Amino acid sequence: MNKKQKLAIAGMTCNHCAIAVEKAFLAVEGVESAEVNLDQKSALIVYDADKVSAEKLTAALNETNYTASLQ
Ligand SMILES: [Cu+2]
Repeated sequence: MNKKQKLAIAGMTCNHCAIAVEKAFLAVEGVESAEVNLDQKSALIVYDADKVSAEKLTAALNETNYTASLQ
């Protein structure tokens, strides 16, 4: 079942950051789409709840230069 999760993203300063964050989320198995908003410093993730959890999404991003937290 697909779920939607909004995450707060810290560490983004420009469009390249937003793209890097988007790619990091899309690389996680079970992620269907990732919509990153640089101005709002947030990301809207649609994911398959059978494959991945919101906690795993934040953990995956926290391995990069950016930080995600549940909103
Ligand atoms: Cu940047």
